Parts: sequence; structure tokens; C-alpha cells
Amino acid sequence: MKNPQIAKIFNEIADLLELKGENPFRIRAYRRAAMNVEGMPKDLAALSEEELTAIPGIGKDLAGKIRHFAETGRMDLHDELKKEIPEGLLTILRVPGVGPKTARMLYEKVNVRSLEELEGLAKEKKLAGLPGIQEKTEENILKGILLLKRVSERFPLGKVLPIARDIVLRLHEAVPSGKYAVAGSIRRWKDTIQDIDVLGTGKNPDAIMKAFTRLPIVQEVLEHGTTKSSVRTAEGVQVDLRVVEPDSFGAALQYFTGSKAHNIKLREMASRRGLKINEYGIFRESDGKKIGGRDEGDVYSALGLPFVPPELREDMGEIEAAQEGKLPALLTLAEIRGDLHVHTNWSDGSHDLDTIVAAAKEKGYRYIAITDHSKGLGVAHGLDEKRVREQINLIDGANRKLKDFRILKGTEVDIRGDGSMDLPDELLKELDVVVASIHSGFRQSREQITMRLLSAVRNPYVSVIAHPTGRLIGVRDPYEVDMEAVLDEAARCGAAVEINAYPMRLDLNDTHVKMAKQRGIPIVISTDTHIRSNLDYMEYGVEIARRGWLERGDVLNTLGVSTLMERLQRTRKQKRG
Ligand code: DGT
Ligand code: CA
Ligand code: ZN
Repeated sequence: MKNPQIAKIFNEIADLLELKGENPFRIRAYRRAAMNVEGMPKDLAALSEEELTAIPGIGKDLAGKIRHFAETGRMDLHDELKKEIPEGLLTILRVPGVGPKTARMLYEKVNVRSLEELEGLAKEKKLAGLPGIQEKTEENILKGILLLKRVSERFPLGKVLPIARDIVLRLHEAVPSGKYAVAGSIRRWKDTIQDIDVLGTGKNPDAIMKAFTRLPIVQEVLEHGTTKSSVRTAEGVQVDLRVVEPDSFGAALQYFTGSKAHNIKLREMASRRGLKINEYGIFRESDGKKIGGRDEGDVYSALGLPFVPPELREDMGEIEAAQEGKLPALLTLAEIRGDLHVHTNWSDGSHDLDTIVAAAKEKGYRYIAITDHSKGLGVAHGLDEKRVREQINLIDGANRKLKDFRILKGTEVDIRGDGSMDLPDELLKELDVVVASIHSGFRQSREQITMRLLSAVRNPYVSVIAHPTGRLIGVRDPYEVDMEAVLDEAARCGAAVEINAYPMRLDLNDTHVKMAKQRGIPIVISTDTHIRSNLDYMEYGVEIARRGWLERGDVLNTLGVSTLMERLQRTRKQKRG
């Protein structure tokens, strides 16, 4: 379906013409065409010129342009205008309070070509005094830029998932007869989220809508309707609630879970089978009869497919796999037997050994690895050789008193700037699990960082590379690293890589997880717990694993403790050659 694409291009043409100061009638014609095209139920690309000109606002000229676009994927006028006018000016147009005249003036007088340049000049107070710009205007431009940035910001999953769950819980409390679900990218467990999509159904939609707009988290009601309402929370997250008929709930849940790409492909499959799928249900095209939509599974069964788990719905091969009966048996949280990256108050954790062990036992785990930081990490009270040995003794003693639970002796050894390990091999050798990671020198060159990670991978006693890219979502970008080289070497050596489940990290990410799986690299999912409640983050790690198509057999901490220990020892032998 090319309609939204065509609408967007028409709108951009209008913007660009406006920036050029062109004839207002011509500009309006493009805007009107964009609007009409967007709302067309039929695919424009499939229409003849005659059928196109029947659409209000589409004359011979625009019809020709649409045909040309359908055939070539290009629209010449759009391309020409984009060559003439810097792309960044289009963004500036989106700043509340900056119209095309101002944008053009800024470009001509002070050569502003991007949002960043505009922000810089406004901050330095270099705009006031330009034609039509007073001090106040300058302030408003800055405010507008902030707003625009906030709107285009994506939130870390860990920030919005708890909000989304809270909303569903409170809706249940307010209108218990209703049914509610979180949809959108949250349900697919994407690591960053644009907005929260919630779905509801029930006998009393008005009551549900009312309850929603009065939730305590609501700071601003953006829209209050009978089928859709939108609010903004104090954190600046937008939440949309859609209320649908009960017999459309499944179809709507499928539709609003996305991803868009996944849905588009399903709809194409449906139309080849003479079916139409939308957010209201599944319909036979021949007579318009509704054949399903109450349950989400209806959508997949109508297409002869097994249910596709939301985490896979990215049009990354899941539909083909479903057709061939080759969907993975995705890992589940219940299959996790232990946590291999846990801190205590020996370094920067909050609890003593006994407390964290008790918390892990409560979760039903059979083992945890204590992996406190090594001495190089002074800020975290990293352990030197002497203290590591003391901790080893403590753990040996504790293990003697434990039944059906094992504390694995470990460390999170710092990978130093030169690629050496922060603790000597003789000591690492005595530990069950050695987790290695980078905590400094994030700005080193790609070559240097890759070299450091490679040297950790090759170290005969390093079991796992922890948080391999160092990113903190929304805070710190990943360091520059040749991940393929690191993973290739991990595959060769048998070293494992970590999915760090800490919500700000989620590192490896889904894409890297797939790359690791393709290479047959064992994966460990760990929480990097510093305080006992962090143990619950395992869920996030498992979900990233699921987005990376992992099955139980791909993940080391699904193993029982003796098998796990054998695997770790075998890797050490393999590495020593
Ligand atoms: P986000 O919000 O950017 O984190 O990602 P999503 O996937 O939640 O995207 P969103 O909120 O725009 O839309 C929610 C779902 O609704 C999306 O995954 C699929 C469906 N959807 C929204 N807009 C369209 C559309 O124009 N076409 C189709 N086919 N599906 C759409
Ligand atoms: Ca969304
Ligand atoms: Zn750690």
C-alpha cells in the first residue's frame, strides 16, 4: 500500500514549496491531495489515471505523478525541491511557532539549515533583531525546540512497561467487568518505546474511558472520545486507549500490537486468500461476512498459520517460519534456573551474601554466581586478590550449609584499557564463573575496544563477556566495537556472551542476539543485580532473548548446575587448546 507514502511526499512538497515562498494555491492543492490520498481505502498504485482523476483534488497533473511514483518509486518534483532546499529546514518547520516565512528568513540571513544550528543561535541569543524576531520570539523558539525533541524522544522500555502495567491494573479496579491489554511495541518488548498503546473492551465503554482519563498518572488529557482517548503522563509519555467491541478485541489486539511491517505482510497474505483483515475482524471479501476477530489467534488461524508470539512480529522471517512450521520454541522465564551476574556489598551491591542467596532461592533458582567487581573499579569497591580469596572461603562455607542450591564463585573482572584482565589468571582459574566487562575507556577507538574484548574472549578463564556494548539506553551510546569480530572469536573459542537484563542496558540487544545465535555462541541471561529487587529484571532479559529467537538450548543458565559447571570447564579446556 503506497497511499501513506504518497501522502507524505505530497505534504513534503507542500512544505518545500512553502519554504520557497511559492504560490499559496499550488501549496494548498498539494495539501488537499495529501489529505484525500491518505484516506483512500484503495491502493492508489493499482488505479488507472482515469480512476485517479476521479478522486477529489487529483487532477491530470497529480494523477500523472502518482502513476509515475507507482512505477518508479520516485516523484521528480519532490527530488528537485529536496536538492534545492536543505532537508533540515523541514524539521525547523515543525518547531511550534516557526512558520515557513521565518524558516526561509533564517536560512537566507543566518544560514540556519538544521534544528541544532537553530538551537545554537537561539541559545546564544543571536536571533533577536532579525526581521520579525524579538527576544520573546527567541525564547518561544527555544521552548518549541525542547517540546519537539521531547515528542520525538523514545523511552526506555524499563520506564514505560511499569506504567503500562499499572494502567491496566487500575482500569481493572475501576471497571472490573472490562477486559484490557497492552499492545504496541511494549507487547513486542522493543527496548525503546514511543508511546503506550492500551486496548479495552466491555459493556460500558464510557465508564472505561472516564476511568482512563481520570487515572492518577494522567497529567494532561489530549483527547477524550468514545472509542479513543489519549493522555500524557507526568513523565511525558503519551498513552492511547482504544475501546472496541468484544467480538473485535482479538483483531484489534493483533492490529495494534504490530509491528506495522508484520501486519502489512499478513494483510497481503489475507487478500491473496480472498480475506480482509483489519482492526475490526477478519472478513470474507466475496460477501463481507465476518469470520473471526474475538480472539487474537483467529487472525493467524484464518491464514493457516500457527500463533506467532508478539516478540517475533517484526517481519524478520517469522511469517515465513510460521508457514513452514519452523517457529522457534521460544525460551520462557520458567526455564531459567539461575542468575550468573550478581553483586553483593563486597563491592557495590546492597546486600550481604546470605540476603541475596535467600532472595535467589525465593525466586526458585538453583544457583547464582556472585560476581563482584574487581579492584580496578575503585568506585565500586572492587575486590583485590586478597579479598577475592576471602570471598571464596566465605562461599565455600556457605555452600556446605545449603541444600538444593549452589553459590558459584565468580567475579566481574574489569577488562583494562590495554586489554589485560584486572585479576591474574591463577586467581581466575579458581573461580567457577568469570564474567568480564569494560567499565572505562569508552571513547577509545573501535580497534582498541575490539582488541580489548577479543583479549577477554581469548582468556582461558573468562566464561562470559558481560554487557558487550556498554550502552545505557537514553544515557550513553554503545562504544565503537566490531561486534562481528568479537562474536566470530567467541564462536571459535566457545566463550559465552551475556544478555544483560538490566532494563537500561538490554545489552546484547535483539539484533546482536540473533547474530550470536547464528554463530552457535552460548548465551547467558543475567540481571547484574545490585539490590535484591533487581533479580526480577530477568524477565526483560528473557524477552530480549525471545526477540532474538532463542530457545532453551541456546541459553546456559537454563542448565542444571552440574551440567552448567561441566560446560564452563569444557570451554576452559578448549580455550587452553
Ligand atoms: P512505537 O510506538 O514507535 O514504539 O511502536 P509501535 O509498534 O507501538 O507503533 P505505533 O504506536 O505507531 O502503532 C501501534 C501499532 O498499531 C503498530 O505496531 C501497528 C499498528 N499501526 C499503527 N499505525 C498503522 C498503520 O498506519 N498501518 C498499519 N498497518 N498498522 C498500523
Ligand atoms: Ca506505540
Ligand atoms: Zn555487574
